[in-house]
Amino acid sequence: MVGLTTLEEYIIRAQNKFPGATGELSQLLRDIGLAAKIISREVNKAGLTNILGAEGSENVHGESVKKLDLFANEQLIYALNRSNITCMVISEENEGVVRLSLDAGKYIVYMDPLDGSSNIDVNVSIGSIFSVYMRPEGIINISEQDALQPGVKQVAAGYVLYGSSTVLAYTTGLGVRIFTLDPSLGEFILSHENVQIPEYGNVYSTDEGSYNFWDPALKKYVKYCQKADEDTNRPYKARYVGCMAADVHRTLIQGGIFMYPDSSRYPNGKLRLMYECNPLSFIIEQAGGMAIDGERRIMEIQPKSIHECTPVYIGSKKNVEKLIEFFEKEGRHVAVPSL
Ligand code: AHM
Ligand code: MG
Repeated sequence: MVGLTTLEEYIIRAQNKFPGATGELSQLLRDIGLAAKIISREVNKAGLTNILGAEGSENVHGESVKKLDLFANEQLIYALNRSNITCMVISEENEGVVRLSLDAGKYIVYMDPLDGSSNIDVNVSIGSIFSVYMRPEGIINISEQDALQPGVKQVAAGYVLYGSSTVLAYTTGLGVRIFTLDPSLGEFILSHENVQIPEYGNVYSTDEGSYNFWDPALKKYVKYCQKADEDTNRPYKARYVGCMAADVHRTLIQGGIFMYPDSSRYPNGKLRLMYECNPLSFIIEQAGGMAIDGERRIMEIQPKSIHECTPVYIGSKKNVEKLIEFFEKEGRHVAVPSL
C-alpha cells in the first residue's frame, strides 16, 4: 500500500529510532490497538444486541450479550495480558487493582475502557482512555500504593474515540499522532502527525446545567465566553458531548476549552484523575495546550487513591490562561503550569 502508514508500522519505525528500546512499550501499544479494533466492531453493532440476543442473554452465535463497558474492559485486560508486559491494570470498571504478569510485567496501565457510557443507548460518541506508567524498579510485590504516581511520570497515554469514524490518538512524550480506522482494511491508518492544538479557540465545553452549583469565578468566565466581541471571536460556541474523550478530541483539533469543575454538587469534580484527566492532559500538553485543576497543573497532582476525582480545565493555552485570570480576580491563586 503506497502512501499509507498503519499503526503497527508507525510504532515499529518509531521504536527503531531508539537502538536501546526493548520493544515492550511498542508491543503494549499494539495490544491496545488490537483491543480497540475489537471494541470498535462491537460498538458499531451496539443497537443490534437486543435484536440478535434475546433479552440480553444470548445472541444468535450463542455468545452471551454483555454490557458494552464490561465487554470493553474484558477486551483491554485480555489484550494487556497477552504479552506479559503489564503487571497491573487499574480500570474504572474494577474497584481494586487487577494483577497480571507480576514477575515480568514492566508497566502499570490505568484505563477507562468505555468513557461516556451514557451515550451508548443514544448512538453518540464514546471512547476508551489509557495511561501507562513504569513499574517502580526493584519491587517484586508491587502494591496499589506503587501505582499512585503523578501524571508527569506517564510514559505513554492515549484514547480511542468511537465516533463518526474510529480514531486512536497516542503520545509517548514526543508529540501526538492520530490514526483513523479504515474498516475495509481493518487497520488504523496514520491521519494526523505531530498534532498541535490551536493556541486559541472559540468553543467552550461544560455541563452548563450545573451553573447554579459553580463558584463565582467560573460563572463570570462563562458569561465572558458568551459576550459578543469581534476581536476575540466571541461569543464562543457551546459544545458538550458528555464523553470527555470526544470533547477533548474536538478541543484538540479545533481549539477552545473543556471544563468539569468542582462545585457545591461535586466538591472534588467528577472526572477521574488517573484514567481520564491525566492521560488527556498528557495528550493536550504534548500538542501545546494546558490542563489545570484550578490550582495547579493536573499532571503534577500527587494521587492519593486510584479512583480519585479532580476538577479539570483543559484546552488551548490562551483559553486556559484567560480562565486563570478569572480565578485570580476572585482570589483563587493558580500556580501557572511549569512547562
Ligand atoms: P463514564 O466514564 O462513567 O462514562 O463518565 C465520565 C463522563 C465523561 O466522559 C463526561 O465528560 C462526563 O462523565 C459527563 O458527565 P455529566 O453527565 O455529569 O455531564
Ligand atoms: Mg469516563
